Amino acid sequence: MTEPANMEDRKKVIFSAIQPSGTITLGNYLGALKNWINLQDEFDCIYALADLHTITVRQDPASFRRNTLEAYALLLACGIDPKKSIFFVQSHVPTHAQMAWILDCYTQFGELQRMTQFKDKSAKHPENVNAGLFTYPPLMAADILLYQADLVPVGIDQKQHLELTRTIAERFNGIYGQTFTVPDAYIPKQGAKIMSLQDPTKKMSKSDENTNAYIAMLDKPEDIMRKFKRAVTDSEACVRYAEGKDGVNNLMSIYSCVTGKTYEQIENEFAGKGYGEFKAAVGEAVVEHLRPIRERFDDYMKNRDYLEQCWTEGAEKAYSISIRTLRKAMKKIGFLPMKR
Ligand code: ATP
Ligand code: LTN
Repeated sequence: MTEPANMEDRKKVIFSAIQPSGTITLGNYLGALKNWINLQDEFDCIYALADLHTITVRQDPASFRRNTLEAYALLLACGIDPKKSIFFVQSHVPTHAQMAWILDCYTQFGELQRMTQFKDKSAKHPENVNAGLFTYPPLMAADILLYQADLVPVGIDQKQHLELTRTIAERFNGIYGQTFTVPDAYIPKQGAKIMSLQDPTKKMSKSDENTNAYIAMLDKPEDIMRKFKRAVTDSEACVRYAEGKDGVNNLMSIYSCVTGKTYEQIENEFAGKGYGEFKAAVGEAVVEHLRPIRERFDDYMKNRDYLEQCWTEGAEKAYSISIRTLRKAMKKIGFLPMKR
């Protein structure tokens, strides 16, 4: 590829991915996906469903296939535009697994042992502490470095993995000369961490056993309203953002993300009103925000041919970019090249 005459003219490259490991939650959406959509005009965006990462936890084949299909349709429905961005399924692009093996060999055992997600997930699934769970971060580094990404929009829980990606890239560049762009994390100010509705000291997680703890993007309006009504708050009965008011802070943060109102505006709106009214307002705002997404999702799910065409084209585009970086890295390491 010829480089633009003026490198300043090159749009920054964004890469991010999400695992199709279950129902996508409001936390995923506000912490990550909403940001992805907004970045599409300003940057060259590449997005993936990280299904290779998903099998680090045992999956039922039929559910896994359905979750991946639904996640693809849902992300399109949220506003990922395949005309503007590249949107593919990680397992469709073989360079990811190849690059992951290479990066495994440039990652230290001790570095992987320190990863919080590894410690959490191995505690949660003690019967299946597999090697993939351990080498999850170099696969994630491969995802990012293959596209020479400048910025990686993720929720704050992924910051440690991003730092390790930077370390791996710098180490490789240090040995072989400039090969990979060293990426920066791009963490949203608001919505970076949406908390559980049942225990607002824990993050909202799609793998929570208590389904009242999270809002799934495809939850029915009545379920969304019920979950917000049951959300844990405190006994002060005053809608204000303050330390120690984790439940209320979380609801304010959600309300602010979906309405665009500031905390001050929200405090004024609910001055002298009880939590009942506040929770109902948050529920309604979320229902209204999700309604058009849900409708578009239903349409995409009726059009399997279109979905297949999108992910096939996405994978072809992703392959043609990533193979260049893979070849470059392999050449530097000293692998014997093939004639092509
Ligand atoms: P699991 O429950 O299986 O750990 P998860 O809900 O944490 O999954 P991931 O697939 O690990 O979801 O994360 C996808 C993206 O969503 C990441 O960028 C992550 O930072 C972001 N994210 C996940 N949960 C939240 C949350 N509660 N608030 C904000 N962002 C989140
Ligand atoms: N580990 C990420 C998902 C993920 C990812 C990536 C995010 C896989 N590969 C590359 C950003 C860039 C998570 O969200 N749990």
